[in-house]
Amino acid sequence: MRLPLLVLAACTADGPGRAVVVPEDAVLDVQLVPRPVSLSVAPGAVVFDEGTRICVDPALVDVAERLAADLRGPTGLPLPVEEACIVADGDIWIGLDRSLGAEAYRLEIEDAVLLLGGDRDGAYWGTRTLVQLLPAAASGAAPVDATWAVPRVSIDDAPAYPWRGHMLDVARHFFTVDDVKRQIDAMAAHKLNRLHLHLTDDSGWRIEIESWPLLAEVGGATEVGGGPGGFYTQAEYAELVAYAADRSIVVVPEIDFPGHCNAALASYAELNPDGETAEPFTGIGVGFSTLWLDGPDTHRFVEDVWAEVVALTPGPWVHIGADESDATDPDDYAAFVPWLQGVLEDHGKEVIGWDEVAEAPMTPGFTAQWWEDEERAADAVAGGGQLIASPAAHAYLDMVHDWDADFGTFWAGPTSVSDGYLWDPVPPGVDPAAVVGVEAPLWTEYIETRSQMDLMTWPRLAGIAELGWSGSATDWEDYRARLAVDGERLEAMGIEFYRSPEVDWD
Ligand code: TNX
Repeated sequence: MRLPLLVLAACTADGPGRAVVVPEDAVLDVQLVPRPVSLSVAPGAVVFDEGTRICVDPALVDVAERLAADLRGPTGLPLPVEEACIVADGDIWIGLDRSLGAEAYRLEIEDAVLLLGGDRDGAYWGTRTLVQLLPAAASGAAPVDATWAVPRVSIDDAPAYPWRGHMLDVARHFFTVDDVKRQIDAMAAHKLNRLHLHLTDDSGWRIEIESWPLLAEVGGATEVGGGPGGFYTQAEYAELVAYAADRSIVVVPEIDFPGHCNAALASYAELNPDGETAEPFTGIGVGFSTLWLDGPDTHRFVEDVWAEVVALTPGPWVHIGADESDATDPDDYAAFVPWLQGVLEDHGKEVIGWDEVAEAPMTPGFTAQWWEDEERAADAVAGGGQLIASPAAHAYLDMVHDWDADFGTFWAGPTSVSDGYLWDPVPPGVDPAAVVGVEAPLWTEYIETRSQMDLMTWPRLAGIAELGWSGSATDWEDYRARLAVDGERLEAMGIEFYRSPEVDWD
């Protein structure tokens, strides 16, 4: 074992003996998603029981408490969290080793579990691996009678990309705080670390803005298909941000301007050149709405909205949308987008926009989200930008899985599980160093229910998570075998994933 001396000393100290119910020569199955950088498995196991404690570096108490809270439900074990206790056989130790680096961790399991994080996030990701090393029921909440054994492993792990994201469109159809939390839990299990919320679009405005209250009251009351819509109060939104942060996930808010803004135009007459509120929109067309950029109130409106959203955003990033602004005069677009970049940078934020922003004279330091056009992606990088890779044919979770699907869209699909996994995040001609990572958006024109959300998201999002963690996906056969076991964990989480015929699920 390669362990710091302090930890070695701790784990050899005397402690209460524990009954081992897994034979010393049994080699337990290990099927992790995402795949760790290095993994070795030895015979034997550590079995968690009534005596198991989580001993933790005082700086990581919240990580230990999170792990304990996650495992107490399924295991029924008390799993007390104790600061800096002497680790005995069968215990878990969670500590820090800054030399491992950002988001990295090391897990050494012999007679006890020793987890070291390079930072808080690394320690948290290590706990997610630990949960995956347990029987699949440990990933759920329901109490199960099982032997809670973790195999003796040695794992060194760190992500290839710092950005491993998922986008949820809550504007086309509204999803509740609980729906989003459920999505966050399943993301965290796969070490995804960015949740981009598409909060506004033609069909709905989903976040309360105190200085412009009709945005939520009126703009929030519509959705695609004519349903009731909905919005998050600022308190609810803050709750989501905190819930995600506890799970090492940063929420990235998107307010989509200057196109995709009919819900705002339908809320306030003064945002329209004819002085009348726009008709509410409950369809699925795009590219018809634009901010009135010559209007006397428009820029103040945009500044007010963003001031409130920024105040709700502890993370460094904000997303300005800026896609498909077909109804905006190109000169106005070219002036507005860099102006907004400046406003947000004055608030101390880093700006992300869809790949169309490459057509505007952005200031270096922005990030373009490559979804449609490789040339625009390359232009963004040439203009001093970075890239998040979300090419629609691979990363769009609203694409049908196959031609037999009865919901979803298909303009860039169908997208099978392997299509979603086997692709290169670096577009042609782009310096790989400019790519910060990957993100899979779930657009929801055709997605209304939790069950539909699950079936479109999973298991494809697991493939994006692995691609982002590993940096390249080369071994499909190896992945599909691990994914079959991940299916058991998704099932334990109560997620209705799509049973793709590409994977042997049983
Ligand atoms: C394109 S991706 C859009 C969205 C749609 C999506 C449907 C992007 C920046 N714009 O407005 O919801 O396609 O797949």
